[in-house]
Amino acid sequence: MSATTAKAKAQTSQPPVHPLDPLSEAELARACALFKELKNLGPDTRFGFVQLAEPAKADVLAWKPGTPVTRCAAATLFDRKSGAAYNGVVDITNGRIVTWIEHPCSAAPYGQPPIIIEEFFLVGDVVKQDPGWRAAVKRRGLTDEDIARVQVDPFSAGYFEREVEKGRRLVSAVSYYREDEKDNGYAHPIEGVVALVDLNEGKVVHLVDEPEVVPIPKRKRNYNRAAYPETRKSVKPLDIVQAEGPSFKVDGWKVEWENWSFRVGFTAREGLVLNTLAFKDGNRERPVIYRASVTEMVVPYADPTANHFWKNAFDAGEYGLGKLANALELGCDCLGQIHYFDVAAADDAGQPMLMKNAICMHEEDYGILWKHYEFRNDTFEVRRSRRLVISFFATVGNYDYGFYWYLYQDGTIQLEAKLTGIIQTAAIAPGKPYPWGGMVSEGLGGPTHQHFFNVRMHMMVDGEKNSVTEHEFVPRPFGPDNPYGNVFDTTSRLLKCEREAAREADGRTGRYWKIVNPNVKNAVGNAPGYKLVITPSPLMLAQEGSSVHKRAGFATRHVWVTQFDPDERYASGEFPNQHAGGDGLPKYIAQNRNIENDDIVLWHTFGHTHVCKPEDFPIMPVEYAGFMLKPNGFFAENPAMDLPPDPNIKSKDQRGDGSCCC
Ligand SMILES: [Cu+2]
Repeated sequence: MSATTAKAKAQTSQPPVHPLDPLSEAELARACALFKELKNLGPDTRFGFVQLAEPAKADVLAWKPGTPVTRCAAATLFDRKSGAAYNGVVDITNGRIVTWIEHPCSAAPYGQPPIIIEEFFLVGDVVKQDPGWRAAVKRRGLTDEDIARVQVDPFSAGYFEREVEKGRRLVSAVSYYREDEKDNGYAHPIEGVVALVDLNEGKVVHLVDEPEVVPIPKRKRNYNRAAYPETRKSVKPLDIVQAEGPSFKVDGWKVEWENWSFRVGFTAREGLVLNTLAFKDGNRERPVIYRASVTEMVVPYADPTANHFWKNAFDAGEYGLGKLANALELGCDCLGQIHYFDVAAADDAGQPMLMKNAICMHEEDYGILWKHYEFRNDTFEVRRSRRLVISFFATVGNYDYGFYWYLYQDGTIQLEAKLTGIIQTAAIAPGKPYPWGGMVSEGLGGPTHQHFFNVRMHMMVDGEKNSVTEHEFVPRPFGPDNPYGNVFDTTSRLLKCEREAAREADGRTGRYWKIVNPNVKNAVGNAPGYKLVITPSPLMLAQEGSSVHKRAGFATRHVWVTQFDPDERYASGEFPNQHAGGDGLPKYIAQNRNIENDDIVLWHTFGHTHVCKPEDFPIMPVEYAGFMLKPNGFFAENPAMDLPPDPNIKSKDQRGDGSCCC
């Protein structure tokens, strides 16, 4: 353990000092105990999400260091026997229930608390005991002995208006044969068999057993070290040395780095949260974002057959990205001086646990930030760029997702999702084509699918009242004001209310958006702002009216802007699991509230449309998706002009040999 890491652990185990500090183990234990005691909850109570109930922004911004903080916890919990589900807030400091709302799971539009870890394990036992399922897999050539090694994946069931679904807490189970416990089951999918499991009753309530038997692909496709005993010899060590330590300062959950400051947060549902992100510009501490997090993601599959058409996991709302965060104890993907944050969490029963090294932070060299060689007078200046990386990884079943926030010295903010892990697979009969995706191996296909992420950013550019403008590049026709035909215009349109701010990207016109503060003037007399730079990737390709289109409405637009409402926290709504649809962003913007010069939230949907190929197997190389926020009239000049020449780069004069230097 490095000195930096040791310091981090000491700091994060201290009592909370700031209203936005994540709940400690002791606070989580007390919160769950208070819920049980004050609401008389029985032994069948299970906790889906337990996290800090954040104080109002006004209270947080007015808070002075040392002032006592009233700490509250929000929980989504349910009873495994009765099926009753609740959203509650408890005041830990004063020992009282603040809110307690029963969620009507049995009434349209339904919705269930997230699937919990305990249920992951329960499903395998339930399915393997079901006589119908056993007969179905035996028909596909498996013996009783083989069944013991079968891997059963509980997959969120979605919602398809079937009677059997209504009011039940369900998962759909698909299965994979494994030759031994370490075998990669995704290489051997059992096609045409899907068990719908009632989690509270602990039984299979519906079984699909397709008449056509597709042989289980047999070729082993493992990825562990034993599978690749011969490794290449060409890779030499690459050491990152920071002899004087990193350039960031950490105080509990607060981080300062290169004019940036923010507070690290973490919730069971979203994972990493960046709070009160600000940039120190001269003597001014200038806020940019009050709170930023990924509140939802969804992966709809485009294969209409029995094992796949219903697959569209909402990994944040149906499982919890924070709950499934990797402990990076075993070594993570970062090089250099790493600072880890441990995060406290509540398990399914409401017992506290510590997720060690859940968040990773380090600095990276990022090539050239700015440079010029003036040949007329031999002035040569170059500055290297450095970025601060704050990240975590969540493994949700077959896929692994990294969420990397980057802060740059020039004021740029970036979020990059890293998609890796194992694709969903389909068994394909020998000699048959696979029309719904790409073949990745012998008898093995990968269904085409989309990955959508939605990031929620409560904006605060230079103050609490912001506006959003939309811009496009438009060619200007020949005319008296364009005699040479070279002129093109940049349009500007203010988005005044929520419905007109549900927008799609357009690569042809380079459409972009700015989040500005109309109450402040920048160095050239305009409103200071940040530009949202996005990729015009495909939005939801499933048909309007389809189940996933209704349930993941947030994936039908790239950009959404809402007036801040503390109850509108998630792009997919409060209870996306088995929800019939219509909740989340489409519902929020139906109110059509004012977003001009107001307290606003910017939501951005980004993603990757994935046609599977052999290179995706057995483990997919990282695919990237994300966006940037770039200062646009926020600073009076390039804010990185005062960077020192990097000590690693000698100027031409210093080198004294007339050679070039980078
Ligand atoms: Cu994919």
